[in-house]
Amino acid sequence: QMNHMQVVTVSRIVNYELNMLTPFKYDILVETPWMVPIVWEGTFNSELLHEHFQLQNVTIGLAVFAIKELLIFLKLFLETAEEYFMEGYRMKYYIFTDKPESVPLIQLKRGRQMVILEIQSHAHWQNLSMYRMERISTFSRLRFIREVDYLVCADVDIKFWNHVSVEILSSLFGTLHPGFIGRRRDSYDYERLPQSQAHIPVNEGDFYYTGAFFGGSVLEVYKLTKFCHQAMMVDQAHNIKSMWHDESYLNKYLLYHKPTKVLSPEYMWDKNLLKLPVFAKMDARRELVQKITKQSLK
Ligand code: 2GW
Ligand code: MN
Repeated sequence: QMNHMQVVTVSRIVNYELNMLTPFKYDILVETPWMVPIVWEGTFNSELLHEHFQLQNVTIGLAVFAIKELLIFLKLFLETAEEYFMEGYRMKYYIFTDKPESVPLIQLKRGRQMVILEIQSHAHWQNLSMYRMERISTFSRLRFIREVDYLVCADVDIKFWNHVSVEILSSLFGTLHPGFIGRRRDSYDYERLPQSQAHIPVNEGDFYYTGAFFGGSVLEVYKLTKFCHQAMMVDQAHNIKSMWHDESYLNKYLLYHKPTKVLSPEYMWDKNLLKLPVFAKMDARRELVQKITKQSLK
């Protein structure tokens, strides 16, 4: 289990340019107050990172839920992940679905596998996205821990635009939600009801993280998802609904268990929200979701 960056000897052919005096961007925060990197394009050297992670021979899992109507997003998700996600690494897709027979059969590149995990689409969940925490924690403990080093969890209604690779890997990482960049913590959409397990007081908070992309070592993802699931269960028993479902609990966890890497909003770009000239890697396809939902309601 690799929870730390280990010291790895890299070959001398990696002769990269070190642009310490002319940083790529000036107007971005590149380190959290607890001194872990905030990953933006241009702040890392891919060649050097590849050498490091290839020598460690890592295997990465990508867990995604495609239940009910949202199954329609799976094809584009998988196709773009094949093109851009962890290219050249051993990888396993873990697809949780209620319709295994409808999972699109796409050609996977070498070293990449697809595992289809059938689950029921329980109606009692306030929001199906919350069900992910329970399933991911259970499967992390029973299966993922033996099969992959890192586990990445993603929404299905996204597409990859650009390479997303080992620069994201760390014990625990979260992604900055594009809608809250540059805003004060008291304006974040944290859960404000004091009775909720997801509650964060107005004078606390670092960042607002998206529920659409997070991950880390399997052990850390297990701890996070287990916490979120248990907290949800407590709230559900008291009939408390959180502001943003699983995302509220994720934010609670990441505030008190600091991630070891933070991904910039380039990793979950949303062109409706974010107009900064950033290098978009992934796209939260809200517009498309709304369109499709409207169509299916007709
Ligand atoms: C069912 C009812 C209401 C909302 C979602 C679903 C649903 C979610 C579903 O019918 N089928 C399904 O597979 N999902 C999975 O949950 C799927 O992987 C989807 O991408 C994920 C999150 O739901 P989504 O994409 O509709 O939520 P968003 O795009 O509004 O996302 C943010 O807020 C969510 C909580 O409300 C989550 O935290 C999510 O991670 C956030 O990006
Ligand atoms: Mn989504």
